[in-house]
Amino acid sequence: MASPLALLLLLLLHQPLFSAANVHKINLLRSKLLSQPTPQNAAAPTLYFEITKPIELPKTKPCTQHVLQHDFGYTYGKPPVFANYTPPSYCPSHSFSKIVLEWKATCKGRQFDRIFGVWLGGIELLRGCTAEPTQNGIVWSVKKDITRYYSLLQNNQTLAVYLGNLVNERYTGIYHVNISIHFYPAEKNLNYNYEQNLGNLDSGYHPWADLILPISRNLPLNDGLWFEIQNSTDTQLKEFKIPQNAYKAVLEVYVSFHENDEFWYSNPPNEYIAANNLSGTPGNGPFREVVVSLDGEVVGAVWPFTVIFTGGFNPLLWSPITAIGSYNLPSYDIEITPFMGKILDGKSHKFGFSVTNALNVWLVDANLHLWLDKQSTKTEGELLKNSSLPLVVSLVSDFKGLNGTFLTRAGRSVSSTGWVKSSYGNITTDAIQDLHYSNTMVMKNDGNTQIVNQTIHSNDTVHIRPSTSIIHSMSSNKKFPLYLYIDFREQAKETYKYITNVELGFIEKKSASAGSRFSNSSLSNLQNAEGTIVIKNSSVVRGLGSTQQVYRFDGGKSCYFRNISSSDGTILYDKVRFTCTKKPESNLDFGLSRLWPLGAQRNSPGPRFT
Ligand SMILES: *[C@@H]1O[C@H](CO)[C@@H](O)[C@H](O)[C@H]1NC(C)=O
Ligand SMILES: *[C@@H]1O[C@H](CO)[C@@H](O)[C@H](O)[C@H]1NC(C)=O
Ligand SMILES: *[C@@H]1O[C@H](CO)[C@@H](O)[C@H](O)[C@H]1NC(C)=O
Ligand SMILES: *[C@@H]1O[C@H](CO)[C@@H](O)[C@H](O)[C@H]1NC(C)=O
Ligand SMILES: *[C@@H]1O[C@H](CO)[C@@H](O)[C@H](O)[C@H]1NC(C)=O
Ligand SMILES: *[C@@H]1O[C@H](CO)[C@@H](O)[C@H](O)[C@H]1NC(C)=O
Ligand SMILES: *[C@@H]1O[C@H](CO)[C@@H](O)[C@H](O)[C@H]1NC(C)=O
Ligand SMILES: *[C@@H]1O[C@H](CO)[C@@H](O)[C@H](O)[C@H]1NC(C)=O
Ligand SMILES: *[C@@H]1O[C@H](CO)[C@@H](O)[C@H](O)[C@H]1NC(C)=O
Ligand SMILES: *[C@@H]1O[C@H](CO)[C@@H](O)[C@H](O)[C@H]1NC(C)=O
Ligand SMILES: *[C@@H]1O[C@H](CO)[C@@H](O)[C@H](O)[C@H]1NC(C)=O
Ligand SMILES: CC(=O)N[C@H]1CO[C@H](CO)[C@@H](O)[C@@H]1O
Repeated sequence: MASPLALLLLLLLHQPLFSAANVHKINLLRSKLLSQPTPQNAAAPTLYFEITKPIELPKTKPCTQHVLQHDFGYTYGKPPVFANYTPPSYCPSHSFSKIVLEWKATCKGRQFDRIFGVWLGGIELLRGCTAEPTQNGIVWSVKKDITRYYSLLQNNQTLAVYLGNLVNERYTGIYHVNISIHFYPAEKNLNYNYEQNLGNLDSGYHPWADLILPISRNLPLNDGLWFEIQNSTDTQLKEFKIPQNAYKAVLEVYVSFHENDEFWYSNPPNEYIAANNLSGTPGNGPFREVVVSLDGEVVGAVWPFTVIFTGGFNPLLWSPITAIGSYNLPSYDIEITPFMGKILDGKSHKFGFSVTNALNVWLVDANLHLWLDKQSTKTEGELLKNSSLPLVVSLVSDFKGLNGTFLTRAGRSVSSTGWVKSSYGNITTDAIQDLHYSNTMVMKNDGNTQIVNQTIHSNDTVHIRPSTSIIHSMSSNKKFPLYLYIDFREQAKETYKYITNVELGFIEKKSASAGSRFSNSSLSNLQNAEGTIVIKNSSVVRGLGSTQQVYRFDGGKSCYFRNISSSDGTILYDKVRFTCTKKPESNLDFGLSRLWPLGAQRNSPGPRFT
């Protein structure tokens, strides 16, 4: 994701590109890898896409609200684009079981990949990376389940969209964007009986929050509503105040990384950079974590998924199948309920965000989802226990000249316990995060070969312990494997060959249980991509890219499998299956996973829109 500064550098730099090849050297080729002008034909734009499970929808006709149409030309350093949102009062139904945001965009010409954000009332709904266009044009769309923002959508709001683009004679691509929201009424004849299925406790734990507070920048004049974190000592703070009848809180964090930290997982240690005079190569080693604090104390951490943007390594790897999470970046939930006792005093408090080892720039903001007790004006609570074991990072570094091996490991555990007394009773909540990281980086061939093998594990567990009924437990175990092989060879005089191979995975197992009832789901989304670039006399003469992806979701009662491959822009095979091959991993009709405030798995009507 190039900033204008990086762009300038790219244009101005005539450095010997290839003294030592690695991920960061290939990034310097980025502008050369953009689509080259070719005779255009009138063909329809090519469809680019991200492989993901289709959203499960009720069989009802949605009411569709078109909320924005805009052409993002020279928007860099300008304010976001604003639009008024009003709830769909014209819709015959006034309560919905699913709400879906649709982003659709086209672009034609030559342009970098750009980051964008969509906010409603300061609440971030979507963060994505644009697809890189071609001379004949491309089109891509994102559908995101935004049912968890139900309460926000019930009122008039201001929509803000920021997509910092830069258009000139060379970079001609303008992003033409439409944003719509589809409201799906609930199916009438289905009989949902959550209370019976789940016990009275759950009636308060509906999947959407009653109120969502923005933990983002107020009305920025020249950028998105995200905070910009520029270095490892930079902490961005946001003051907030919550209603005194809240009984549950979840902080949803959005994160993306750019410029010097776009490929943070491949940054070598500073000692290697210093010893080899590689000034200009982004360093601080390959470990990063986003730390979230409340009034200065650590309450959670995000070890983000390694999203590769559409210009990453070799853009041909990501056309037409884009990298996992790139069109629709994941957000991360941190359970704040144990800390309710600290923030129910009616006073202002502060969330803080920082990024360990950060280089310029990380874009971070959050949404605070709050559940309110309608039966009372004041709840009470107390933090009983909290511990945040300090981050442990170890580095084993062994190098001679530009050859070397670096092993980086890190671990963190954050846990907290607190109770909240509301009309639902006195409920104790435990929130536990266990995080583990390992990265092996090998530099060979005098730095012309870089191999990175990284795995991030994050386990989040929440126990809800009412004094008078059974314990509910929810856990999410995530694993993010990443393997990179970047190799640079001189083939002949002035002719160089770059090999870029990437293996990327997003694996998550979720489970929820209450007594003997349980519901499990598993997702394994794996991508392999191989690419080659041949450069002659400083220009790209040949580029190849192929990608294989296997997406496997098993939600017990619903499954989705897709096995797809592309090579040089052509789909070689694409197999889709919706049937489950195993026995259901759930003995519940609707799945306890609705207890995760994720808005998924639910098709019952929500409260009335007024
Ligand atoms: C956006 O919507 C307008 C009006 O419906 C349509 O003409 C245009 O083609 C759409 N653009 C995209 C990118 O879908
Ligand atoms: C919401 O916006 C609409 C259209 O601008 C307006 O008619 C309505 O009065 C507004 N509602 C509220 C509650 O402000
Ligand atoms: C880190 O970033 C902050 C915010 O931009 C800045 O004020 C500070 O000087 C920077 N610190 C260093 C060491 O660069
Ligand atoms: C790095 O630069 C210093 C000072 O210019 C020089 O003495 C040293 O030999 C250089 N080291 C390498 C590995 O090039
Ligand atoms: C709620 O439960 C906790 C843990 O059992 C207890 O320490 C606390 O005193 C209770 N609070 C009230 C108001 O009863
Ligand atoms: C996460 O949970 C799984 C399954 O319980 C376990 O195998 C793994 O070691 C845990 N990882 C961490 C970092 O705690
Ligand atoms: C680095 O490793 C390559 C083989 O990968 C070897 O040819 C070269 O001599 C090594 N360089 C140094 C400084 O040891
Ligand atoms: C990456 O490292 C893990 C162990 O941490 C190993 O199991 C795996 O095989 C390695 N991957 C590759 C492609 O070498
Ligand atoms: C569901 O997940 C939990 C936690 O990962 C595990 O202990 C349990 O065995 C799983 N149940 C089934 C039927 O897979
Ligand atoms: C290399 O490119 C430059 C600028 O495009 C051109 O002037 C020169 O003739 C080229 N050299 C060769 C050997 O092709
Ligand atoms: C995906 O399809 C390819 C081509 O038919 C096949 O070789 C491969 O085994 C399949 N992978 C899976 C996981 O089914
Ligand atoms: C938010 C909060 O109360 N944090 C506490 C966590 O525990 C440490 C001691 O282990 C306290 O110093 C913090 O104030």
